[in-house]
Amino acid sequence: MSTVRIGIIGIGMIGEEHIRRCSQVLSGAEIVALFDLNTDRANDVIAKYSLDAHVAESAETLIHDPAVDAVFVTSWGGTHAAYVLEAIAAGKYVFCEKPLATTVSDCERIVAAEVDGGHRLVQVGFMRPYDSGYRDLKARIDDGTIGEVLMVHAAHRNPSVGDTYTTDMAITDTLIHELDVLRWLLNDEFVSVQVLFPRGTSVAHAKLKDPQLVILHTKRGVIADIEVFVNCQYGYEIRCAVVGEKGEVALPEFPAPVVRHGGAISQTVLMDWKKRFIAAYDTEIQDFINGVSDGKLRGPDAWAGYLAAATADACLRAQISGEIEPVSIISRPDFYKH
Ligand code: NAD
Ligand code: ISE
Repeated sequence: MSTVRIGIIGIGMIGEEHIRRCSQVLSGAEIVALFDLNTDRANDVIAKYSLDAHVAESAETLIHDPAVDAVFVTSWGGTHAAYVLEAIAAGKYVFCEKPLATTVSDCERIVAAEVDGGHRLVQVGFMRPYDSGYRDLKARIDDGTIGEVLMVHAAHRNPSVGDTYTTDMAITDTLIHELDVLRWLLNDEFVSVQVLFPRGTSVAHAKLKDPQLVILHTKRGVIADIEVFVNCQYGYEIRCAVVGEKGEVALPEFPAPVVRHGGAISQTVLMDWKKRFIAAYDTEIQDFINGVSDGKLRGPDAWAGYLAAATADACLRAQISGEIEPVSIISRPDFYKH
């Protein structure tokens, strides 16, 4: 395939980011069709990036348009499953932002539909395995530098969230990245989870318990503690330290100049997620474009989306019960044993 023609559904923050990178940074793709419930927004983005594209009548029209080779689903999480299933039914490659779906049963439906079709079509927007920091960590774990892994200490902090963000979203929208990347990093599976609620910040609104501390146990006995704090006020920070028998490997700080001025040493912290993994998003989307082009996707698959959702589901149960909850997983179809 020469140029991959992309149709994109959901032109919010990340939809626009992916349009910018496809049209200005990456190669081999062009955006040809857009759909958003907010048509003005889609038209504005076409104008802003001078796209040679049209606004589709509906998401379904866009998916079935013969001039669209691949679909991006970047609308709200609850809308993903229907669009991904429609794309699979149309035999189209589909890049779906995380989460693959907001329920485990929808993820199972997607997995079943892809397996029935017999050809891999779905890539999930877990970009952290493309990040050089995480890749370095994995290399040090896999080459035995720190010996057998025993523990992980991680944190996912956002400066603030809007008033539609609720306690469950700390898991399904935010922690979901750690649920995917830690499984990949450790090459291990989660077997049980617990969620603890420390003293809550006074900044969070009434429907959000913030921060939360999630404790994950893996099959090999590793324990990972992950802080999710989405109103930390001071910035956007992702931390991950893996402790082994012989040492520790940790993600580097996001590079920023160290400023000495006025009797102080200071360093700026990012205030949102867009720049923190900007290079990883570029590599992720280029990999998807290349995969569509040669008919072989390589990035996180629907099974990874399912595993993250199943672990998130156990976390949601643990939020309510306060107990250690098991993670239950269906048996992996041979289709995903690659
Ligand atoms: P957003 O609210 O900025 O944008 C969502 C857009 O989807 C809006 O323009 C809305 O009008 C549109 N929309 C909603 N329902 C729709 C429907 N049924 N059909 C078509 N359009 C619809 O949200 P966002 O921050 O861009 O997040 C979108 C998705 O991307 C979410 O699933 C989110 O979890 C994910 N995301 C991933 C990352 C990442 O780091 N990988 C970062 C941000 C967002
Ligand atoms: C957002 O949707 C993302 O995916 C970001 O990567 C994450 O850090 C943030 O918490 C989410 O809301």
